[in-house]
Amino acid sequence: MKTEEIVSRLEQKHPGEKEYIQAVREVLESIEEIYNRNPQFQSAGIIERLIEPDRVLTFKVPWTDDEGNVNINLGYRVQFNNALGPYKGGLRFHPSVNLSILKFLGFEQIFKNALTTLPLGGAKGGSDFNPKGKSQHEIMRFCQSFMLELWKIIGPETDVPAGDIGVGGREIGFLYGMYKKLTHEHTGVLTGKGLNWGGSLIRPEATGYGVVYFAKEMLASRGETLENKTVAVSGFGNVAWGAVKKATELGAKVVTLSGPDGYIYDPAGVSGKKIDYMLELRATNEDIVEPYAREFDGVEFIPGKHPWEVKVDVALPCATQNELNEQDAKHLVDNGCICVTEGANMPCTPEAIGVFQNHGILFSPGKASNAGGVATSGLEMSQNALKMNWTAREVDDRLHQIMRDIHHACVKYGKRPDGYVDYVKGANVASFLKVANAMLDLGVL
Ligand code: NDP
Ligand code: 2IT
Repeated sequence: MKTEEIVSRLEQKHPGEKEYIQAVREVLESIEEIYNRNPQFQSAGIIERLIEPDRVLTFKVPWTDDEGNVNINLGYRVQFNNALGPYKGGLRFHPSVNLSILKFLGFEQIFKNALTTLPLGGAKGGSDFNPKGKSQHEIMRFCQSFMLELWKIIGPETDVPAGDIGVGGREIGFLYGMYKKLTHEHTGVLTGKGLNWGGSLIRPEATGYGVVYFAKEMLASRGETLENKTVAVSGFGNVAWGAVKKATELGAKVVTLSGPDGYIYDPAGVSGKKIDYMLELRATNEDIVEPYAREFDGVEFIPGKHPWEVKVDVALPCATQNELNEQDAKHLVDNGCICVTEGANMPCTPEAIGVFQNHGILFSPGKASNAGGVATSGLEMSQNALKMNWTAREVDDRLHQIMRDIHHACVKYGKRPDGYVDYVKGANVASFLKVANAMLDLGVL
């Protein structure tokens, strides 16, 4: 297998799908060596079968706004690979959504889900619908129309969607309600459900908590802790919120949050009621972080910029893909940052990752460090199957252990002879071996 040849064939076949190609290239570069040492992978065509989704459903989502106008959006579900278990992965509602982004996310999800050690395949879906400024009723009508198509290909043993950017507890409620009406069934077909109708404690916090548990393990490998560390967080959504909560609890000071409008610098730290305020800010659906600076004293709003220019010890990018580039990485390194733990999916560009690794800085890819979200979705599925609810403590303990195990797997497969841990390689090799061996067992499908 030669990464460049496969990637260039893929580029010809899917021109313009740059995020998808970026994600495939990163995985192939990491596994090339181990793949070529195992001829059984080559003879079973594992790579060729893994880099194309099993199927992609595209559909039209018509809905009526509050003024009575008919609107049309595109809906998608990319079912990538189900060697390890039912397809599993979130739904993203954001105007930037297209097939390339969902294929990159679905592809990454295969490996992330394998790392959780739970029986989960990989998928992703969503729509170019923009929730910004929409009323509650408009969001409900959109979700209902979306589910009117999606329900045909999902099920608790087939494909279990969840949230992602623009899809939180409210949207999952509307989607689940429609699924229930269509099928006459209350089943664990979606995760991130409300606590009164099948949800799991800790799922809202899980991704961000997992990111911080992972950062804690990374720092511990160098004899460091989060105590008194200064932290830059980007985004102000679900993942950022959980990360801020846990980082603060562990004694760190989070000094930034960001939105598409810019970032806020809060030298006193985002803590206490300011963390609750993040939820209020998201609930407004206005998509801007700037009001935070007006709400609290001593906070600066820096329009149109990313928070990576601030001097911090730890960076947690939790907003979106390719939000931290080479220049940003250099700023962080120059300012003495020692650890970058991805909360979002693929937030650092390949060039930025190169900078971190060349400087020997701790760096982990989202597929390892943000796997706590989908892992807790897996725990929600287990609770649904058992028809039982675990306590917050039980779920949190399992989540914590899963993050420790993922860290261990990354070290096992990513440790270089000089002792530096290449978490990208570690995560890719550990998860690839699991998926590839399952595919070998199951035959050519
Ligand atoms: P939310 O919608 O709750 O928050 C997303 C955040 O990213 C918001 O602050 C949002 O601001 C910002 N954002 C979104 N798109 C852009 C953009 N194009 N440019 C700049 N900022 C942007 O989503 P989540 O917190 O759930 O997701 C954040 C990241 O974490 C994503 O990469 C997601 O794939 C990943 N993730 C999510 C998991 C989950 O369980 N929810 C699990 C694992 C990973 P705005 O809305 O104002 O644009
Ligand atoms: O990117 C992700 O892992 C998620 N959005 C969560 C997926 C899930 O099924 O919980």
